[in-house]
Amino acid sequence: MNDVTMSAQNTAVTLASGTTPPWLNLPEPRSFRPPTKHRTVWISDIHLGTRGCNAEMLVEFLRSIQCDTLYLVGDIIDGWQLSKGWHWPPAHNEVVRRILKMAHRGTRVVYVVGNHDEMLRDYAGFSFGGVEIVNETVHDCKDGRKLLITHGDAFDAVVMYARWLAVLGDKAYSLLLRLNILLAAIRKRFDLPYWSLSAYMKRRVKNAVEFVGRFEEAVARAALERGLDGVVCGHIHTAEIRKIGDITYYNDGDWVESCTALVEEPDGSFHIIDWALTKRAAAAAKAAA
Ligand SMILES: [Mn+2]
Repeated sequence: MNDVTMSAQNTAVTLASGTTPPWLNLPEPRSFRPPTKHRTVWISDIHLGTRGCNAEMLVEFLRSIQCDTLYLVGDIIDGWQLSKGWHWPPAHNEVVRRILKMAHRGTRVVYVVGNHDEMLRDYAGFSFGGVEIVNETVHDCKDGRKLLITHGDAFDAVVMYARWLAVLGDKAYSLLLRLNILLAAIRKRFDLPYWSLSAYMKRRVKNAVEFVGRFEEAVARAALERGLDGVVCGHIHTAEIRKIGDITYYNDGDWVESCTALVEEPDGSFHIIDWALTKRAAAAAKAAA
């Protein structure tokens, strides 16, 4: 719709004052739908700069929504690709442009840094083009609950040593978290990329379900220790809403494998949007009509 409006405004300049610009009478483009309003939207693991990124799908999704707050939950731009050769088609620019446009129009945009975009960690606390950069943050829900917002890579080590931790207990758990941060810092110091333990585990562990389960429990535990009600993360490319004890675990999925987002509606309810599924359902409804 924006393109129509913009070209129409240019036309209007040439019209004599007092006449109704003809474009005012134009019907809406057939594809136009008013944007769906959400209170909050979470997306992560877009991996801009890689061939796997489904940027066109994401642009469509962003065009279809309106929200008060948009959280970008890490691995938005894939900095690791820089050393291997940059893949940046126009659709990737369009994703960035859409997000900046949303920020410009009043959406609060918060960028939580992940492991593939860790070069942004040094800018945590700063704001660029209306986009706030943070390492992690807390979201206030409509219903009063507080959610930890974190990418999730810090919990890779916990997943790997889950069996030992069950034996060793709480102190080992927090020690391990600190060790993982130290290890990442050392690897960075020597210009080694962050070692994706989660990707390694996904390849190695035959039972991927077991891996995902362990990751979810580790993240939920961090929320519990901080006295929060839940956690939203990404990182493992598996969208999910699940109750773990008193904690609600949310994962917003990704835009490489699944094309999913997590949303909080104006009434305070949460759900996962599967964009490919939404598109298929809309196409089927159109065919049936
Ligand atoms: Mn990640």
